[in-house]
Amino acid sequence: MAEAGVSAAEVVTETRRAGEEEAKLLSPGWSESQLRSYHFQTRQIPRLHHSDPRAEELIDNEEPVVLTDTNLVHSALKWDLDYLKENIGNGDFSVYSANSHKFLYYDEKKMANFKTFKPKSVRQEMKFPEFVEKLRDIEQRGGDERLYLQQTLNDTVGRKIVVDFLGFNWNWINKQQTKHGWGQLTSNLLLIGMEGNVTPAHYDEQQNFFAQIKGYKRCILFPPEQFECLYPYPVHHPCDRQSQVDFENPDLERFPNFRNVHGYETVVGPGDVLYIPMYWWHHIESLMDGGTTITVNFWYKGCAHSKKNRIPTESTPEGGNNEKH
Ligand SMILES: O=C(O)CCC(=O)C(=O)O
Repeated sequence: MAEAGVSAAEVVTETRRAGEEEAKLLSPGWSESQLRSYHFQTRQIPRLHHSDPRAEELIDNEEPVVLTDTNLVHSALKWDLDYLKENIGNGDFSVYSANSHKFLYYDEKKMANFKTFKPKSVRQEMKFPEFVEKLRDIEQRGGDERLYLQQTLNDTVGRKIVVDFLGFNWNWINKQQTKHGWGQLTSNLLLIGMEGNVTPAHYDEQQNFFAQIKGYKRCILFPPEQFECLYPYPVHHPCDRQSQVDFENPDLERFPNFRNVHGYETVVGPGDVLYIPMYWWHHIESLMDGGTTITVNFWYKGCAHSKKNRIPTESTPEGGNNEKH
């Protein structure tokens, strides 16, 4: 019997949804063996239906949450390399290549400040088909080289991608933006990564709805208060806002407080949306042996009046580069 005020249809939908969520938890589409191992503790980031009032509370408090069933990028869940090659258009794409799985972000504009800085990944501009060809070639040959495409979606994309983009659940996300008093949407970054790729821990100066489209990504987050444990590069360094600590081989003599770090983590899969609050550190890995991953993020300017809209450091990083991270 349905409770007063709740229709039988709503009860059926809710029961089906709970069943689907339980099935996902029992058989999530990935396994522990696909996760890299680190020597710090983490707790799980809550995973909630987007209409759960606790989800709104977490976003209001600027705490991370995985939102399910938002349909934010439902129209893009069909995206794969072949579909994108056919439809994404003839624009240029920034593709980083590295001889390791770690893609430490660097701001090219700050490279003049540190003449001896040698980035471990190199950016190349290429057309999408060239990227797919290189990626498939590397996959066939094996070896250490890896690629990571990171490109802001722009008006060079083809008609079908425009249609998919217009089909994003703007109604839901625009309401979120208004409800939480965020500023404008600044960009949507498209990320296409090889399995095992890692984006080392860093923080951004924007709010982020991180929408997973294909494959699984493990996201480890740390609150801004853990700044002291994560040792960002100096403000004028190209790696400003990135942690200097190599999580796989931490130098505890140089970075002793890293011993005290503790994170929050989750694995997101197709259709999940992770809220990454502004200034929260995040380390993101495409699962090992999990195939290509595709993500689109939604970066918003923070709320000008928020008490939390402050930089969590004593030395104030100037500006930062919001074009990418
Ligand atoms: O997915 C990734 O590898 C990095 C994405 C990221 O850092 C972001 O969306 O802010």
